[in-house]
Amino acid sequence: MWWPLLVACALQPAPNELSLTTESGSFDVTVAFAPDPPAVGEVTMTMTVVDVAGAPVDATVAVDPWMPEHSHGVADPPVVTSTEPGVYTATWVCPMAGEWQLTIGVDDDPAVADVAFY
Ligand SMILES: [Cu+2]
Repeated sequence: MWWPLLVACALQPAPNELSLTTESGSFDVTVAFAPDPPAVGEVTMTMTVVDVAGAPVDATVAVDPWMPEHSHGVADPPVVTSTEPGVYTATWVCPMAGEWQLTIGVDDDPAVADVAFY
């Protein structure tokens, strides 16, 4: 009787794919990490941004990593590029393992996620 549950779980998104909504409620952001789960070293975040109607959003997207435990960010701010409408990629180097607070700004409208890096 457990098989249907196992099959359903297998179809879920990867554990570290995040679904976020910006503070104003205007945008939904889905974030996938590579590597997954995210690890110390070079990290690539692929962010899909849609509006309330589900349409891809053309915006200025920024990523600001912050480590609250030690009150520091990263040496080189992530550079965000857009590969297709509504899809943004940021690559940066995570210097240390632990809990990071990732603020993703969509035209200055932030979505914040706490993410563990190993
Ligand atoms: Cu630190």
